[in-house]
Amino acid sequence: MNSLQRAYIGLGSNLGQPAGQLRLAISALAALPETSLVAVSSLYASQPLGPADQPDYVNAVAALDTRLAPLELLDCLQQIELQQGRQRKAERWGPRTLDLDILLYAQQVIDLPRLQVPHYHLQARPFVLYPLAEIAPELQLPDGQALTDLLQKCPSAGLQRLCGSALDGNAVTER
Ligand code: PH2
Ligand code: MG
Ligand code: MG
Repeated sequence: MNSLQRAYIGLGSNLGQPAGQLRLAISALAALPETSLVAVSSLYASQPLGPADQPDYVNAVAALDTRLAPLELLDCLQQIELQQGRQRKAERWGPRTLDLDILLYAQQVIDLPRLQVPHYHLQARPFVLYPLAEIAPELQLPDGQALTDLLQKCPSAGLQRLCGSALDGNAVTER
């Protein structure tokens, strides 16, 4: 049996009631085999990075302890995306009902065609770094960089913390 590993998952949505999509996805993560949900950040709203002609995003980060290997975990996440109506379109960074990204998997560096970990734009994305810091303030990346140092170089401009955590049933007003 694989050993237990801590993984951090980035959640994002900007279609079909985003906050509701994220809550549904959190329940699906909690139900994954050989996996337990350890922590979930607040929900954060932000303007889209990439094409501007799409709705604002809601993002969050979850921590999992899992025995699934990285590619098994990726398969599970893609299945959840599909269950929640994700359509793969040609447009890069286009709108989506649900995006689940493996941000970090223990201290592993993975460079496969299907999966790159740490997630490639992690360091420059406030909607990833700030929720991550909320649940793992002491985190270090595999290259030794401290999350606190990355935060200092990444202004939170435009990132809006919505009240209530992603686990909270009704505290967040749907945008
Ligand atoms: N995801 C993208 C593209 N742009 N912008 C925000 N604010 N949040 C996202 O999660 C996001 C994005 C592609 O993964
Ligand atoms: Mg993404
Ligand atoms: Mg993705």
